Amino acid sequence: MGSLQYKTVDEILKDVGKDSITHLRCNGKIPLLNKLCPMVKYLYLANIPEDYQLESLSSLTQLERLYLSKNNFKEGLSEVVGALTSLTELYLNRCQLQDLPESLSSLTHLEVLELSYNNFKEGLPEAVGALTSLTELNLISCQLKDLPASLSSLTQLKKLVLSYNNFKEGLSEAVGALTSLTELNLNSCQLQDLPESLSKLSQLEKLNISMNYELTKIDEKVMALNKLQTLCCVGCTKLISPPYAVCRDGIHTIREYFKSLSQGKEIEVCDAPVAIVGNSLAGKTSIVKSLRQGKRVLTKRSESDVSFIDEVTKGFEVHDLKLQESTANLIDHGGQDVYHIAYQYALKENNIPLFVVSFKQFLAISHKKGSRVAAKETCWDWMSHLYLSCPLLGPPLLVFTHADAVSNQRVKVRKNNFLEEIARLRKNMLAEESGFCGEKRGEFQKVLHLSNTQAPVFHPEEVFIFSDDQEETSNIRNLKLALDRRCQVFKTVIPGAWNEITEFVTDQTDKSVIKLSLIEERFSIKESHTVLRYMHNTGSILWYNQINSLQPYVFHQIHHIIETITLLFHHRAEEKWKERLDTFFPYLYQDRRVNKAKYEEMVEEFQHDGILDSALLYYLLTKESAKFSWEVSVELLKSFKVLHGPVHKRAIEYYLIPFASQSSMDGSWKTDGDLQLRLEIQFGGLPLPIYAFHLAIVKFLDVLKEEPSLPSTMMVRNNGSTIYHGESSTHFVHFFKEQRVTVQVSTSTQLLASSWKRLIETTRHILEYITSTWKACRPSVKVVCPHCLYLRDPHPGTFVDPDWLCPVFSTVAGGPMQCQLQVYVKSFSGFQPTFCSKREAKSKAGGKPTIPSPLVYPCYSLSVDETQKVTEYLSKVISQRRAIPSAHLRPPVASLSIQNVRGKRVQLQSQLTIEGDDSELSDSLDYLNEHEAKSAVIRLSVKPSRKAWAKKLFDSSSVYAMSNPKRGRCLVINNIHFVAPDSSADSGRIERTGSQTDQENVVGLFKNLSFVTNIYEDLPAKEMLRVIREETEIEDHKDYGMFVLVVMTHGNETHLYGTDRQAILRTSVNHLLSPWNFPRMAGKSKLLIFQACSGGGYDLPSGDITHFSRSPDPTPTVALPSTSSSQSTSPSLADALAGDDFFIMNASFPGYVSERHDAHGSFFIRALVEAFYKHSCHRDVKRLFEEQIAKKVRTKSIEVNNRYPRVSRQQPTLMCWPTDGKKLYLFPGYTPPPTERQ
Ligand SMILES: Nc1nc2c(ncn2[C@@H]2O[C@H](COP(=O)(O)OP(=O)(O)OP(=O)(O)O)[C@@H](O)[C@H]2O)c(=O)[nH]1
Ligand SMILES: [Mg+2]
Repeated sequence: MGSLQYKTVDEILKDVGKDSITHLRCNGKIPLLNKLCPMVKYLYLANIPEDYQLESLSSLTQLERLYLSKNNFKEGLSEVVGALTSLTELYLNRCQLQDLPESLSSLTHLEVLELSYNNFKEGLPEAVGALTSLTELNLISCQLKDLPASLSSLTQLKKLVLSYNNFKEGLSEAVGALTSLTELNLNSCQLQDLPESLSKLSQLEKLNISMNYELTKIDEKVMALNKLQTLCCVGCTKLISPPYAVCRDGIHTIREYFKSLSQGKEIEVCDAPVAIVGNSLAGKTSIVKSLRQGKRVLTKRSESDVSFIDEVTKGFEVHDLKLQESTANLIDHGGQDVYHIAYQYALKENNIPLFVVSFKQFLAISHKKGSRVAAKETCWDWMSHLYLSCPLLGPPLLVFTHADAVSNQRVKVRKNNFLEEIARLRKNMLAEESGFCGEKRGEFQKVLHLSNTQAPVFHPEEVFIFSDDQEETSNIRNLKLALDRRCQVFKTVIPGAWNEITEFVTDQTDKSVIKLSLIEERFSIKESHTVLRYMHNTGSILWYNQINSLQPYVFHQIHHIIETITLLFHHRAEEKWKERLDTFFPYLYQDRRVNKAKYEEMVEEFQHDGILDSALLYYLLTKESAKFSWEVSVELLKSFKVLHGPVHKRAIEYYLIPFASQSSMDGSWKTDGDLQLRLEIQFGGLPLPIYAFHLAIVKFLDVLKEEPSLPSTMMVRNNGSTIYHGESSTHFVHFFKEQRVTVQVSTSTQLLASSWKRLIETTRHILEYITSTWKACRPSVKVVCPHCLYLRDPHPGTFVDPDWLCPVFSTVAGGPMQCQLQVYVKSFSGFQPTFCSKREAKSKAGGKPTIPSPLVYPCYSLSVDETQKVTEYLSKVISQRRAIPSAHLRPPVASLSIQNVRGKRVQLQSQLTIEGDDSELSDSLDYLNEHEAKSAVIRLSVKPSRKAWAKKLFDSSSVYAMSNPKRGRCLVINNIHFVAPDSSADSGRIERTGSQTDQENVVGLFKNLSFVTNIYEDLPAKEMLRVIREETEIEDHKDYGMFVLVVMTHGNETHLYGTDRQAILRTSVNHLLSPWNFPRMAGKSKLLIFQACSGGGYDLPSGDITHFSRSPDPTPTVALPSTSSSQSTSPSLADALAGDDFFIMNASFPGYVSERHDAHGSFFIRALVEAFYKHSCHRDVKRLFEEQIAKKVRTKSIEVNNRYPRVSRQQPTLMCWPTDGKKLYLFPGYTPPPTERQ
């Protein structure tokens, strides 16, 4: 009606006349239709009011198209619709319909019926079957479970849309009767099969079966429908006939596939790989043997006699197991560490995981380390290996062996115990994961089975228990049945030429490797590739068609591959090398004559540095694994990142293999170079196996080798490697136990930009490699602030997963994420001054940034001028560096050292200085809290006793009387530098680093608490006793309320050490301060604070106290000096006892060490000083100790020990003998009024 506006129906009628209205759209209120438009042909009614009676439609006899979509007909659609016999199109989508009126069947002219998004869960109304003129029927998401047989009468139907219904039980064959169909949409219908009758739809042009995840097969007859032009199978990942890979490529590829099939004989096979994993000696091979022989068979093994030729599994072995309906290919993995590397050749994307757990091993580990660890070590770690590589694997089967090691009654208990622990491990992993996957991290692939919390890790029906009982056969039968059930899913149809191809391949038994070209010459490429892929999946050959360098080879005898790899990783290497030496014969390699001496030299270099002379590799490969040509073997090992090379040095070719080297990376890489750019990658989630880190080292070397400027030198170690290129060097170090990797470039200012590039690119490559090989691993990246590193700050700032690095997680090489990375990096290029996250931003809030951005953020290029500016800035920083206290400037090697003067520990200490590297710079970050990290010296002020009750106490007899304004004297003895244990061998001294900080803190505290402090540093033993004795002789004590002695030195349970390594008895100190020797303090409180080890024991949770030693002091004890006042007795001393009024605090429990941080001092003194500052105003010393000091040290030391297990846990002690139960309050900051007691 154009834009004309009418207010009433009459106005319309007056203007246009009632017979001229043929199209009408009404929204909401509906006018009297019979009056308004009796001749209407197209009627659209939206939002029909509830009280509206559709009966008024009955007079619209001309109506051809009726739109009633999105109205609510929950109560049923009016029968009146059936009377509209002229209707050709009826739209009833989203009408909440549950049924249709019977009268609908009278719509014999109806051609289009739209019923989508209604709820026909009781079945499609029969009325539809009567609409024989229908050409289009839409039934999207109608909760349909089947189609009525009556549907077959819709012989005119051309388009049928059935998407989003649930035809799990099968789609009715009635579809086949719809012979006019040209388009059928079965998207997301949970179909497991397609109806056979589909092949009768001779007019079909378009078929959509996408997103039917359970669909396994498309009948060839369907593909024979010659009008069919489009077939969409997206998401039908379980298709095996034809394989999904073929279906994805579209109808033409599918037809090709069937064509090649039709040329031979169609073969349907049901073969499935079963991955059998578990610890060595768990009983895997015994299970395989038992299954194959149908009775319990045990292998012959010897745990003690290594020369015994036993049935250990090397790498992996593949065996057939014929089941009722299928064949299983049992891949029996070797459990020993050295063979794990071979798994990369064995793991298949889709296999059936079977875990073997020995009760004997589970119990043994449980006794030592608890059942959680036992479940982890016997099973969880294996699940981790398997699911990390193949996250989409289904649920695993579980077989317990060695049930004979447990009493019959306990088997069930043990089993449940194990299953509970596994469930807990999964829960923990998921909890960690959910915390880990921050929003920014993007979508990580999930381990399908383990993340499905609805399903148990092991299905109860798939858990089996085996013992050595040879009569037991039902277990074997049941396990076979379970395997058969699982294997049947793995049905595959393979080309008819299968027989010929397999025969050809297996005929080449004399060769271990066949050239692919040879097969391709004889057979069609498509066919032969299908067969080879099938053979690879079932384990009869190995053909890695995804790896370019290996694609031309088909490896026939798998065990030769394993031999080749394990040649280099034999677990009894020493013996093996000796054996080789005995049988060695000189040989010639590329004009080089290798004699015995040269051979030995090469072996040593290999064992020590992982550098393998190609002459030695050649010898090993040709002598001991002559099955492949030398070139093929090298290619194989290189493709699987087992070796890197060749590297040329003085015209000699070398290969690098980190696995074999014995020495480990020391920490030199950290201090290497002027500038250091460092990234840390942490792998969360399931733990990566150690060989993953080794392979990553080789990848690291490979990546850097690709750089145009060829590296000059390389170094490879078991836990890392380094490449030196001119003025810079790149390091890769892994910390397997902590599941983390550090990549660092040490460089000069001139090379800053290119070094950033190298660091980012290298990290990206390593991440891409690891995340594509171990698809379920969860990396996160931390960037250590280069500016802080330059300042040699032991606690450098870090950025965790900076936005600009996140895209590194992309596993798609060249994908969009990768481009994004460069955009991000560019946005940080240039030279604007910026903040260092740690320094400037915090200390100068609001101040101007001054640090050149390339020193904090990556940049890929810098002009000469900009480089100059960075250099100038850095030279300025040098002076700043000097201004930082020495503790901060120490090269960031040892962050912790342990007090103890005995030779053994001193040695340990020096080791720690090197090993401290392990603990890493960033370790220290967490070691102290933020406040502590800023400053080693505690800068607090005492809280004064202001509370009325506290003030009142000052005068009370229930507390020790306190002097005013000075509370007393405090004597501090701090021994830092000691004579080395063997001065002839080492002229140096053993430092108690960090003790200077303790001294500053303790002196500051007691000054603030109104004590007169007296400090002595570095006293020999005799001097220590002398100064204490002299202290007791000071007259002033008579005026003071208490005395404090602080001794900070090395010690043990009974002794304290002087810097001359002579010891004094702890009891001698007590004796000097006893009421008789220190009469001016008799009856007054004496607080003794000892920051020294109370022994050599380590308080570690494992209870490993093998170093625990109470051995007597190796050095002579210095005798107590005679005291002038020792004989003096006064009447008040008549009832006195030696320990009266003593409060003795020790840093650690008798027998144990106490810990100290190089820069921040000891746990104990820090806790003590803080507690006194904050709480001595309202707590007496005993309570203060219990509630604050002891608690704090305990918590802190447990926390640190959890991170760095070599740092002992620590438990300070307080012993006190207060007379009459008096309490010791210090009343800080309180000056009583003059009238009060003074
Ligand atoms: N008592 C008892 N011994 C068993 C049982 N299962 C296996 N064994 C023995 O345990 C040892 C190890 O068995 P294997 O089957 O070779 O172990 P594996 O898991 O294949 O070990 P690797 O090949 O090293 O990975 C052999 O001495 C077997 O005889 C069992 O249920 N009870
Ligand atoms: Mg075995």
